[in-house]
Amino acid sequence: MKRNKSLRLGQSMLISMLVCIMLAACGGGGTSGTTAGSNCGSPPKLVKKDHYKVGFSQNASNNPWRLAETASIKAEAQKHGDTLVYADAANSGDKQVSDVQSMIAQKVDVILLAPITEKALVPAVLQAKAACIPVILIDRDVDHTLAQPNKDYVTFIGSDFIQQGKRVADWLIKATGGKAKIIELEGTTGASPAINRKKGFDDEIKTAQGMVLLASQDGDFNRDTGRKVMATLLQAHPDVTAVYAHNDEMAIGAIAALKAAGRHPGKDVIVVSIDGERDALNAIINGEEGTTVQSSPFFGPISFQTIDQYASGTKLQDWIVVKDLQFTKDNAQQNLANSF
Ligand code: GYE
Repeated sequence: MKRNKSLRLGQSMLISMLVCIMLAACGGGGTSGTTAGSNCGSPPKLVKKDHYKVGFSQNASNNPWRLAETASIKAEAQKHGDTLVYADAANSGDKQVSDVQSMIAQKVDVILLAPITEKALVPAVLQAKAACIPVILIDRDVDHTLAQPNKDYVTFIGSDFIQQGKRVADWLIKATGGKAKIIELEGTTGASPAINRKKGFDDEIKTAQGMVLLASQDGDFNRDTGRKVMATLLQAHPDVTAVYAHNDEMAIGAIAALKAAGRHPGKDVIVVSIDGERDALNAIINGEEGTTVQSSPFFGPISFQTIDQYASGTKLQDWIVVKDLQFTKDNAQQNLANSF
């Protein structure tokens, strides 16, 4: 698995290098028509226009969160009269790299990129820069040792994932009186929300002696994978009393696995997660889930506002932090209408 990943990373880096050479040879992409890596700025500047051709590279479309994000971006592009070049990478880092390359070839003005993992899309970010096309990262970040905000890309717009994990842990410590045996279902390995939601939660539960982490495993941010991983871990750890899932989809999968094994989520096992999907709010309302910390998927308005600010020459923060709510039985019902 590890070797496969580094092989794939190696392959995408090779493709990147080839595309860079091609771009340099044919005079570069982007609006300025300059050669690769030349004087279009670091990050590349965006020339102010009434309407832009905006690329949006989505990493997957297999859950309500992704669909809500895409709908939000599409609606806002339409509102601005911008042309949207949309691509769905269907959960593949390699496909997402070639999606971005295709946007470069189509000479979009700016790219909104939701990178599947912290490392896989770095070559694509650097290629866009070389082609004088600014990239704005949305919802997931890249590895800052490989590419930097306000240099290789414009900014990262997204939630504070460490804080999300910490908030879930604080709620769980309170709800259990600081005593729980926990199974953690992680998001896609290498994705920035998976890395940081784990860090925020794991560090925080260490502050309460009775919080024991029994097992922590990748469930790929996916409902059915979450269900299967939970079913397996449940056999090894029948003493589990709490489940922390890095997103609602896996929490819903875990609830199904618990019920299938004759357990009673909400009673003998407390389930907590992140996102704020409709299914999770309903699970909170019917007592099967404890809390979900919101991770807003509504990136349309903030993304297009950021494009306008950047084109106007406003100096942007390295990270534009999206603020999140938290849902419990006290407010799940009244937030149902705004969920996704
Ligand atoms: O929580 C999850 C999705 O990157 C913040 O990715 C996003 C996460 C979100 O697949 O459900």
